[in-house]
Amino acid sequence: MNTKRNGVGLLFLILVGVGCRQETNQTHNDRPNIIFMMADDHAYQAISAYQDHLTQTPNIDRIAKEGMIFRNACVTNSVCAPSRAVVLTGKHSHINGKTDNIFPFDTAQVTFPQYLQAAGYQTAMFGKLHFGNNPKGFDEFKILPGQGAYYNPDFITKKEGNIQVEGYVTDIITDMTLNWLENERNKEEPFMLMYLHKAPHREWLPALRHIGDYTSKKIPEPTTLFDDYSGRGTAAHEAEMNILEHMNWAGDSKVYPDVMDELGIPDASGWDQLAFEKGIGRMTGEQRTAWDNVYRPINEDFKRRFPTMTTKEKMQWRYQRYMQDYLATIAAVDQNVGRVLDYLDENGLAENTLIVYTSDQGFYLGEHGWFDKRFIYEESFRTPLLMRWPQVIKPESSNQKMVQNLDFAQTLLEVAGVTAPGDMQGESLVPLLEGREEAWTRNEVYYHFYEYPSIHMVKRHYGIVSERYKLIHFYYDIDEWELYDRKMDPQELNNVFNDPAYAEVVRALKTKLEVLRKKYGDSDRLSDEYIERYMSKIKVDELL
Ligand code: SGN
Ligand code: CA
Repeated sequence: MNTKRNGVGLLFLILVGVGCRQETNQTHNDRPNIIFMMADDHAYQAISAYQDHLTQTPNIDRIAKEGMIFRNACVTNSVCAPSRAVVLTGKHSHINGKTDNIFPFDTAQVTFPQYLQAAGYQTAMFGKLHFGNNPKGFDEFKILPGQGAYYNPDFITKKEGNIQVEGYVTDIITDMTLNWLENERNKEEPFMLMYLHKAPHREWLPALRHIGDYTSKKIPEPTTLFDDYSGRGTAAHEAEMNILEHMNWAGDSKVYPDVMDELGIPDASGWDQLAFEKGIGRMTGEQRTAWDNVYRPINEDFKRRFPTMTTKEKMQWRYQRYMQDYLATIAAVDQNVGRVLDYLDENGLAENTLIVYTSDQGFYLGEHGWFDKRFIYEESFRTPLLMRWPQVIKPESSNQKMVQNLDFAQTLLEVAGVTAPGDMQGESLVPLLEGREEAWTRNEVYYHFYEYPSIHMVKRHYGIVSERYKLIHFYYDIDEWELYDRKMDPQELNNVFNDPAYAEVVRALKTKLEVLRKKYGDSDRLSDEYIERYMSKIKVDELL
């Protein structure tokens, strides 16, 4: 089946490639360049163009100031590799097959870079892909194996095999990107570049130049830090995403294993030690000394305070530690985005290059006491999205439409003048970029999360989201529905599914949800098949 699909895909690819050149009738130089920037787990709450009380991101904000900010962008399945598969294929997870982080991507699926390459675009990818295999359709790639490492990371490369590079991952990915732009591409041809940061993914190891500044900051707490989930269902109660309960002390909060020992903090199944070694353990002697100079005193202070700390104070301490490191990793992302923007300015590329800045999903920054993502709930469902394309987008534009990561493939193909294949499931955002909002007709989006049981234990669920409402069905080992009124209850504290005042809304949304599931080809039968595949291969103990 794969071979057949592959064959058809390639034939189509060739036709599209040829078609494109005839259709657009443009010279190569006219065709815009595309830089797709993605950071891993970058919450919109931590981009000052969205809200600025947590941190400042002046360079990322430039993309919004000189282009468009999307205030209602969201994902279809809030977890890393599935989100990337949606971006590359323009298809929902149940169609592209990459439903979770665990099974490798099916490379028989045709991705949009393959179409661009066939249409004469130069293509390159640097950074995190997380597919379990190499990307297709790229003239050049240097990708991190799996999650990758912050310090002295390894890379899988197209031309040099496996390499290790000394330094800090965010800087290195940018060095590779700038080197390709400056020295490796053919400057006469248009390009599509994927610039994919590992940061700010867990376990949040900042660059040495940022640790001093951020570890002394006091970050405001979200109002729902101590949420007891009383207005929500079983899934919120059972998720393992609580900052106090489920973060590990060593890897996440940077409490040294010897300090844990001294304080009698148990290391659940050696996980803390492991997380510590995986991150901090990779540093060179010099890096480690600079690190210890900042984090040892924090540990000493913690050692003094810990015995008298209340549970609430421990939560507050861990929240500060989490945010300080998370935001510090973003400081390096922002600086490096600035380096790329400067390069475009200095080389006359800014005008004719579309820049997309986004994340593979949103993230909890202490809202509801949580870190991580996965849920269709607000902070993980929404994702940042900023685009700049001076030739087309009016500066300082703001867009409220419910756009999705599902829409990128068709958007980027249209930008390049390539006809998107008919089986892609998104909508091109080009009319929105041109300011033609009336051309946008999709008002509800579909969401489906699968990876359960797994780390963080977020139950399987699917749902429909409109600007006003969110209807969710949690299934598999439960059968629970939730409804949130996004206008009356933006923090989603009260499930009103059983409130008689919403009976009509529930009825109408359930119908629309069924229509969407049909339109996108999802069904209970498919879910059952995935569950069987997942449970037969997964050893749950190994995932935790
Ligand atoms: C790791 C993290 C999890 C995270 C997944 C998926 N634990 O397992 O917290 O949810 O990755 O993240 S860690 O201790 O190993 O960092 S994703 O972005 O790749 O989907
Ligand atoms: Ca991610």
